[in-house]
Amino acid sequence: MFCYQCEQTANGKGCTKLGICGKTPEIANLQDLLIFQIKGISCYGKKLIDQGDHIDKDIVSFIENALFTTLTNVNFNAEDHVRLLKESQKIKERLRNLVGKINNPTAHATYDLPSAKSEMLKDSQIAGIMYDQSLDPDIRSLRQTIIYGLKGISAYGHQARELGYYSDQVDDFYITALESTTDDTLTADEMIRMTMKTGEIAVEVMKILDDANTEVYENPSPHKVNIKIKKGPFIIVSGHDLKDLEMLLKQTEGKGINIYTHGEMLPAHGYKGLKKYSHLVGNFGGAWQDQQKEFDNIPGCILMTTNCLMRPRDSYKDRIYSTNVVGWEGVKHIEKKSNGEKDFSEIIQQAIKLGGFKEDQESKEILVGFGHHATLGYAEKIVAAVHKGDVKHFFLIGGCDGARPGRNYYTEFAEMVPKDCMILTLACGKYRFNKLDFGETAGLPRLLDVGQCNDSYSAVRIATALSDAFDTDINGLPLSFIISWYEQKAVAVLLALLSLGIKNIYLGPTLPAFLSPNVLQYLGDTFDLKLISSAKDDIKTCLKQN
Ligand code: SF4
Ligand code: SF3
Repeated sequence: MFCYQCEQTANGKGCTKLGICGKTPEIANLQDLLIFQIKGISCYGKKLIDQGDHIDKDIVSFIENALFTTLTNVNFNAEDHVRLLKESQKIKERLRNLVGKINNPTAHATYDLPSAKSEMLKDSQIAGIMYDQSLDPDIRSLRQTIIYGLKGISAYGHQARELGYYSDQVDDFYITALESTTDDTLTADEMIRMTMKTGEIAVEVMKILDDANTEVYENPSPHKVNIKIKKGPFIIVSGHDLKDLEMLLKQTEGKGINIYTHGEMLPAHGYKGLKKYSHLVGNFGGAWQDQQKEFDNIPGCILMTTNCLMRPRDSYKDRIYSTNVVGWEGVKHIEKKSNGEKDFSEIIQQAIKLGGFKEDQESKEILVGFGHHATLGYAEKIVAAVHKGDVKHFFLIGGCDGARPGRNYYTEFAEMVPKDCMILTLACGKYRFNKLDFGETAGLPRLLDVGQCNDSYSAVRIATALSDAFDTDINGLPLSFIISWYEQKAVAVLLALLSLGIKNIYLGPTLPAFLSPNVLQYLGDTFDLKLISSAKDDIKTCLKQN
């Protein structure tokens, strides 16, 4: 195996024996082959797009789910991968028959999958990232950056599609971008353009998801969320998928079960369509990397909806459930029915049987719900505060959280932000500081929680509106982006910000291993993309921009 798609990759270079995330060589190799297969499908699909046709949505959805399945901490179940691989071959043959000869008949397109898993594993070598040793390292780097950006896009695309929203532009791009990574005639410049296009599409998919979430559940508004436990049976819902949370809330109504959000589900409390359920009682625990400790022996159940699943300990393996593309061997999976609904009765019954927490803890609350609509409701107040000098600078401190050392930087940074500055935050990196009291400035909370990682779109909407008010562009605002990354959704978000021309982003805790020195140089020269240093020095540099 060789995998270097996430921030915790072994020795900052690549996992080659076993993933730090728990991914086995078997899963890693099946994932390589699955990506290889959807590249092959895309070689045929590209011909249809070039002819002005769209690809059938069942194929798009398959590609989206295949990409999402291979995102870090999503699926560790070999059976799921074999099923997807078999399906990929059927789709490939369907398109092959439909389009006939293609211009770019690479091995991705011509390869035929064997039926036995052992044969697939033997073949998977040709799909490995490092298989072609003669490949130019910059081309390899750009191809992988595009693939990882697509994985992030697929997570958001999947979530939006679950709510009935999609964009033909995004759907076509899966195909054109995947095909581009098989085309040996493309130059590094052309692949850089494709990388930037990946960022544009990431903006588009986040917009679609924002439309989906805010139209179905209404715009988030400020809401205090209890972060302590309450007496009674409970289910904890983790991940990003609001639709799953809603279905579970409906099915548990009046049954005496408390529902807690976990990890990236925390922002759900801001949405009117979800906070109206009184049994959505709070948020449980911290960021994803604390789950093994926090779920240990709890007297309730857990539902993992999108990603960031870690090896379940035996103490809770029988009470954690997966749904959507998430999977772990031996963990119970809840499938979607043909009418789009899910039957959560098993997890509900088990939660009741387990009995839940015995006592209420003393309540403590944090504030969420500052999406673009709510924050821009304060725009006049914010602009006036900046003009008066009461607010000097904005820091967007957000992105993924993770287990490796070096992430205390983000806590230190938030704590050191001067009192006359505001902090916007999003994604699970916020757990590094969202329980601290930052007080208020200019009559507003100093810490505004914008939402999930896809709500980077909201942050951009806020920044754009402020730049209009100040008659400048986003780079001219007293605003700094302090981004932490871990998995591939953060790659999509970073590319989105770069495609919008946002400069001077501070990225950490380390740089992606898949960026070659030349690609890094390009990003540094073009966008002033920086690796974080110390919180104190970085704050000083940011404030000098004003
Ligand atoms: Fe390693 Fe990350 Fe790949 Fe897992 S996802 S195998 S930790 S690089
Ligand atoms: Fe976090 Fe996984 Fe990336 Fe959605 S939930 S930001 S790490």
